[in-house]
Amino acid sequence: MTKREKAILVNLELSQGASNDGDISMEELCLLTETAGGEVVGMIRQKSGKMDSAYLIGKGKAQELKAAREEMDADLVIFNQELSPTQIRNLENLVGGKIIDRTALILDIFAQRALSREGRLQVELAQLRYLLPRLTGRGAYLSRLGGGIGTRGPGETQLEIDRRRIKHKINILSKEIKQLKKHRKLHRESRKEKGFSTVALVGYTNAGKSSLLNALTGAQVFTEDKLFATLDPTVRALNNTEGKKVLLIDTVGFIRNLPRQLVDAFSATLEETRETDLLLHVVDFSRSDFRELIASVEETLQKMEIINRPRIFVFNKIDLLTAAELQICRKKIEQEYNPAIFVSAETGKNILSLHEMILEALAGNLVRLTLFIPYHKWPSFSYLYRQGKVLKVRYCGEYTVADVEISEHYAKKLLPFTQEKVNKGIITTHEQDDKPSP
Ligand SMILES: Nc1nc2c(ncn2[C@@H]2O[C@H](COP(=O)(O)OP(=O)(O)OP(=O)(O)O)[C@@H](O)[C@H]2O)c(=O)[nH]1
Ligand SMILES: [Mg+2]
Repeated sequence: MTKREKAILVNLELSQGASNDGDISMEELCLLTETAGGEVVGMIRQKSGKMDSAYLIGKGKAQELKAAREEMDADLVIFNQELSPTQIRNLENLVGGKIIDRTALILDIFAQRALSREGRLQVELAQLRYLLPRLTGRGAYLSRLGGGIGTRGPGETQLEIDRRRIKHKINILSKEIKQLKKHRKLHRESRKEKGFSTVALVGYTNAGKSSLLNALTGAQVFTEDKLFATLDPTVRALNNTEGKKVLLIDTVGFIRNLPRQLVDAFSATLEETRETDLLLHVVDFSRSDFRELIASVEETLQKMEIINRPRIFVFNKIDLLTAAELQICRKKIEQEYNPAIFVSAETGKNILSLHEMILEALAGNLVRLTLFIPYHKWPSFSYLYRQGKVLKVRYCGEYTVADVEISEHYAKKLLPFTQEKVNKGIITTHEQDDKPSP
């Protein structure tokens, strides 16, 4: 067995955010390090008003880091922030050992875990894109990519050759991935033709997406209490669907500040998600920072232009909460994240209800309704934009009047906001074609 590399983690805390922001993100960096096979032997944090251009952290702190590294006999230092090539070089000179940043760490995990040809291609592309601006003529990476380059820095000419080679490889990989995209597209089209509906599980890494896939389909997909257990999309059929053909797709998990090289590289697999009929946004409800994680997943989805897909927020791991805890926050969350369901993939709690909810959401005959919603309540109906189509909005006295197209499932719930007000003659039309302010 190879020896676990000893790592010291470093975080520069610049933000004025909540006081435990730093703790949470260091905890995550710790988990990432362990997932990559490392052992955390120390942590250094610096609160500072600014970034140091030479060392990221101040020079004094960097010297402290050098002492800690020597004392702990650490093999590498991992920075929570992205480092510039100059900062890496300066830190290597001052501190010694291997210096990497969070992005390189995540890329390393992906490289270890990618199993399929497609996954490997995507990771390699991401790694090369990360490496290209960081080629400095020295460093360990080169020996693998440049083919037998020595440990000491090659001259400028060699560096140019390396750059050209890498650019050439990036080109080839991009073309191969383009081909894969085409292939996946054909595959998706054929599924559609055969009448399959598709549902994608998306969410933060370790939220329990694969566990839910297993709970819903009886599959045995690999799950693990580590980050990025899943890299390749896995597709399983949902059973007991009253004759409907429904496929569930498990996807790679997201993480805060997902390296953009990975977002780009994984666009081929994530493209699956863009055209699904329904998204299950899976949330680890046992985490105190679940709201921020939801926001960061939604932000990534937006970056990948996966918006406007109907979605259900699936709050998982409720077995880790007491019934009282759940009761307290449930109502509020249902208002904030609509529609929401609270489940446990581990104990099976509410999995049947989720199954039903999926089928209802897919029972997609769209119904056209005119809704009369009290003005102050309108912001909590913003889900209409996600779950259906809002065709027209007007303001009539104390009501927001919206023409919407939505699935039967939601239409049933919205009935109280349709006829009744009209019958009472409350509405006098006074049109204004505008979107509501949130
Ligand atoms: N207590 C509890 N643990 C759960 C539940 N669902 C999943 N887990 C655990 O959470 C960990 C992560 O589960 P996965 O299903 O691998 O999560 P994932 O979202 O697929 O993770 P990645 O593929 O890494 O993004 C595993 O250790 C699971 O056993 C749950 O309902 N309750
Ligand atoms: Mg998984």
